[in-house]
This record gives sequence, structure tokens and C-alpha cells, in this order.
Amino acid sequence: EDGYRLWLRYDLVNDNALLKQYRSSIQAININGNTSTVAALQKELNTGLQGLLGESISNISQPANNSIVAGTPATMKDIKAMVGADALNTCGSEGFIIKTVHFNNKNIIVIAGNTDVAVLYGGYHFLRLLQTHQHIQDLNITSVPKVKLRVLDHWDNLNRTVERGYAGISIFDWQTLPDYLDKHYTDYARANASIGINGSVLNNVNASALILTPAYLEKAAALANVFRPYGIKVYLSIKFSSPIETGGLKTADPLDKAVQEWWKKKADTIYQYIPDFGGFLVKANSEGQPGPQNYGRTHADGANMLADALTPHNGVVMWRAFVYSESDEDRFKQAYNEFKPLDGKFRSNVLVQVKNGPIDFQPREPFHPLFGAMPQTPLMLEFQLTQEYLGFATHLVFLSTLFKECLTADTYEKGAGSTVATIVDGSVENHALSGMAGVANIGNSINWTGHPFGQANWYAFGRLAWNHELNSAQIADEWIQQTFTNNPAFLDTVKTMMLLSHEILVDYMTPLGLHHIMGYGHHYGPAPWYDKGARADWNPVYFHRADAMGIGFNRTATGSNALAQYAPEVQAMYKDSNTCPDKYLLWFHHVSWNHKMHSGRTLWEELCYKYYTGADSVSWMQHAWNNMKGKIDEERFEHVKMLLAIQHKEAVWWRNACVLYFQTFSHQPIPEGYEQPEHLLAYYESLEFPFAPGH
Ligand code: BDP
Repeated sequence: EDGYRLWLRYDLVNDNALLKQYRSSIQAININGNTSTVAALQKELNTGLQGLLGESISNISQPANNSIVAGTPATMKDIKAMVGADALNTCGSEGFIIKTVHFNNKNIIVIAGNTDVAVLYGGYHFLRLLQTHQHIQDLNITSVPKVKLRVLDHWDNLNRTVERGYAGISIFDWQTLPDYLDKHYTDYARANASIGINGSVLNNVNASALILTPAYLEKAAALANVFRPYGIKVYLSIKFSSPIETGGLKTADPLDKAVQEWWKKKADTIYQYIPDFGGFLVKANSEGQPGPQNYGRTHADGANMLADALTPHNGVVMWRAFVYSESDEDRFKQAYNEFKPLDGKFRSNVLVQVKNGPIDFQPREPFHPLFGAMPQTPLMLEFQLTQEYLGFATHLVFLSTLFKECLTADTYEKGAGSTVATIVDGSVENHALSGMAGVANIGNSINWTGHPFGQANWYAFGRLAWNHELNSAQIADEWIQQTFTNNPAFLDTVKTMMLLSHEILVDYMTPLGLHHIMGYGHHYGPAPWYDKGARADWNPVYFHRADAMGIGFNRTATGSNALAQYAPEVQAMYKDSNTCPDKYLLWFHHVSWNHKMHSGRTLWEELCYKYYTGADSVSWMQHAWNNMKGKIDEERFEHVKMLLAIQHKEAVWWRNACVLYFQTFSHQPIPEGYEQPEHLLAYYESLEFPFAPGH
């Protein structure tokens, strides 16, 4: 068990009664059609069922008693009659139905959809039911994705390094493409399809212009060919200055005719290589990347030029709103300031891609104020699965709870209930386009994600992009059962660990609304003291603002007034330091060290309490995990055990460094009963990590 099989392990069902039931209801499979997607489905069902049921299942050409019938109205003449035409009408092009029916005197499990890919999704869902030991006698499931574009963004460079990647080098081996098609590519596509991911951006947002040259397009096309049967479209990150760098033009001005023409021709060429190419992801005028503002144009000018080039081919532009420049304006406010005025100015095939929070993938952020502020523009939500600011691939953190916190946050755009999720899925404004992106945590390490539990974040992202109403406990349940075991004690303990893990990390890293106090550049470990960065807004001291009076960033009307970017109802929740929820307090307020918290403790005491509880909770996780010995394979058990020991060491490091540093402002003792830090502050400040990964 090296983790390579992810959640698609298909091991023999170890509950005998259930196995008997499954075997009697699944005696044959009837799938017709000859597309590559049908072949992929057939193969997955054959392998999956053979593994789960411990016997090979025959493929038949007509529905039979106790068989699975999978297909579309086009491939299977009775499908409509079996599930009902009306039901199919609600499924769109990707939704599926799984239903137990009695048809022509036969007991049948139907997996139906309007397209082959929809049926493939249904097939994976059916295998998930068996892997999670569900009863299959009376199935009646209809599942339709809420969001259209469910995409992984790879920050993978053409030399196979991965920006903020902690799981080895890129799985995309550009050197041997297009001739060598690594097994990883197919297994990557299977894993994605199994959770409904339907797009992959192959290269880093800090893009190389080379990606659009014929040599690389040919390589990208080879990947697209592998992914296509699984319903996955390929997208590319582009560099805005490509017309200059590889096109020989003097400018990349989006209003320049020659530039527009260059992109049109480029798009035409791309579609010759990849007929179903998804489109472009663009980081422009952000962290030094070129963009339309280099020519005095707006983000809309830039996005629209690319959108026009893609329109004839039905491609989309995912234009990122991650922008902030060196200025006196609070970094929190800058994306909103630049983008809100552009609402209504984008072509209909442009999505503006917004990170979950206003700063940058912190352990906890309030939702980005652009959600709810650009009603005329489809906003694509960007989460980060790779744990850039959350302990890399060595800390066990289940991100589903972080995702849900953002998705369920209410923007009040159209009154109560306009959650981020319903803005993103397009339902609040009736947008035709909608999307969610996850910055991938995948590399070529044998288990894909480095930390065995990193897989859960990939899994949770896919499941939530498909259906943001799923809850984290359900997702953890599914993932554990498929990835490890159905053992109830294991399930119970590990699910609890997973569900608490995010809050625990927040406690030992950035409690009470602290943010961006990690090591400079690489973001490894604590460095709240750091103030030597090239830009003020890259420095931890910019974000925590600790002084003799207190700590925190005043973003109320007496401070940067970033709060004003939210709806009045949201402002009302956060604007008073006495009623603001503790978890966001230092995001919005500079409060005194003696500020009374909801617990009755002072802020200083609460800060210590959080740091100490956080680190202690990692010991609890270790203890809980140790009790699981023998319930799963030794290999993964030991792996996680060793990683938890690192996590504990680092949690204590975070705690000690932060408490000692903030103490230099609070001038108060670490409350009685807490163990004193092992070293003096100077020791923690002296630690350097020139070779921290991922940067
Ligand atoms: C930050 C990363 C940086 C990325 C940037 C982005 O530190 O490496 O390039 O985001 O999203 O989180 O563009």
C-alpha cells in the first residue's frame, strides 16, 4: 500500500453479508457504444467490480436479470423508459441517474445520463457506493453538478519544478511527451473523473511563453488525448507578452490590431492541435507578470482580446483577480478596487477567477469581498490544495472545512442566503458560466500528494466543485472508507481528526485572525518578526501590526476601511471588536493586549491559550493515530505517524516562536501552567531555510 491507488482501490468487500448481496445483484454488465469514454467506463467497472466482488463480471449485450445497464438514450434504447425521460431532462450534459428498476421482469441497476461522460461519472459514483458499503437494493440517485468548470490548476513549470509543490516534481514530463505516455496520465484522469473534475490547466500561472509554441502544443495535445475519454479538457496558462516573446511583435497591447490578430491565429492553431481545448488561464499585472496595464489598458481590455480569439472555438478565459501592487493601499482592498469598476465590461466567455480570501490562501481568511460585488461577471472561485501556507505536505490538514467556511459564507449580495457558493455556481445572477479551481497538490511522489492525507484535499475539492452542499463529514467518511478501511473505529477516530485538523492548525499557526506571518518567500515556519522584504506587503509585520498597545490590522472605518467593501450585513458582523467573531478579530481590528475576549480571558491570554492548545492538539492527533495501529496497513500507518511527529515538532516551534515574539510587545508573562519555550526568541529568529521546498 504505497498510496498510488488513491481512493480507487477496489479491494474485496470484507462484509460477507453485503458481499453476498452485491454478488447477487451484480452478475453482468450491459454497456453499449464504441466511444473511448464507453471503453473507459467498461474497463473501470470491470476492474472495480472484479476487485470489490472478487469475481469477474461478464459483459453482455442485452439487459438481463441482476445486471447493470449503463448508457445514454443514444446507446441504449430502453434507458429512457427505465429512468423516465423527464428525469433525464434534468440531468443536463454531465448529470447522471442511478436507479434500481424492475423492467421487463428483470431487476436492473441502471446508470443513465445524456452523454457518455455523464454515464462515466455515474459509473464512478456506483463504485463509490460499493466501496463505502451502501445498500444497493433501492437506489434512486440523481446527481447533477452545480458548477460547470471544475478545474485543477497546476503550477507546474516546463522544467518539471512545481511552484509551491511539495509532492515531488511535475507529473507532466514535457521532455518525453508526446511520444511517451506515462501511466500517471491515465490514472490522473481516472482519479479526476471519479470526483467530477473536468478541466486541467497544465502549466504554472507564472507562465512561460514557450507553452504556446508548436513543440509544446503537440505535447499538450498528447495529454489532451489521454484525458478526453475521461471528460477532462486541457487549458493552458498564457503569458500576456507572448506576442513579443515568441511572436516577434513589438508590443502586446491588447488594442493593437497586430496583437489581436496574433492571438486569433494562435487560438486557431491551438484548436488544430486540441479541438476541444478549454481556454486560457491568465495571471496579468500581478507579482511582476506582464499585462494590459503595461499599455495603459484595463484587465477587461486584456481579457476581452483573448476571449475574442477563443470565441469562434467556444473557449473561455479565466482571468485572475489576484492583483496587488506596491502602494499605500491595504493589500486586502486592491483586487476589489481594480476589478469592481470593470463589472459588466467583460465578454460573456470570461470568468474572473478570485481566490477564496483577499490576501493569499492563509490558514483562515474571511471571504474575498469581490464575491457579491460583481453581479454581472461570473466569478470563478480559486482554492489552494497545495499547502503553501499550511505546513506544506508534512502537516495533516483536511481542507474541506476551510472550503466549506468560504462556500457557506453569506455575501448578502441579494439579501440573506447569497452565499459565496451560490454566487460561484451562477444561481444568484443566473450566469451561464460557472467555475471552481483548485491549485493542485499533486506531484510525481508515489502517493501523488506527499502526505497520504493530502489526497483527501484533492478529493474534497472535486466533490465540492460538483456539489458544494455536501458536508465535510460526509466527504471525510467517503474518502476514508475508500482510501483506508471501513473499520468503524478507524472511521470514527480518523474522521474526527480530519474534521478538527484545520482549526488545530489555525490555532498553532495563526489564531484569532492573524495572517501571513510565515517565513519570508518560502512561507516555511514562523517569522512574525520579519520586516526586511522587498515590499511592505510581503512582510509579516505589515500584517500583524503588533505594538505596545496591542495587535491586529485595523480594517474598520478608523483604519484602512477594507470592511466597507462588504455588504452592510457583513460589516455589521465584523465592525465592532467586542462582537466580531474571535476567529476574524485580528483581521479587522487592532486590539489592546488586555482586550476582553468572549472566553473572559484577555487577548494576550487567549493568544497563548490558542497557541498552546493548538500544539497540544497535535499530540492528541498523534495519540489518536497511534491507537489505529493494526487497523490499516503498516506502510501508510508508519508514514502518517512519522509525519505527525514532524507536525508536532513544527507546531511547538510555531507556538514558541510566536508567543516569545508577541511577548516582546505585550510585556506579559506566559500564563502559569504552560510549559516555557525551550529556547530564547533569538534562537527562533536565527533559523534560516535556504532550501525550503516549493519556491
Ligand atoms: C502566491 C504564491 C505564488 C503564486 C501566487 C499566485 O506565493 O507563488 O504565484 O500566489 O497565485 O500564493 O499567482
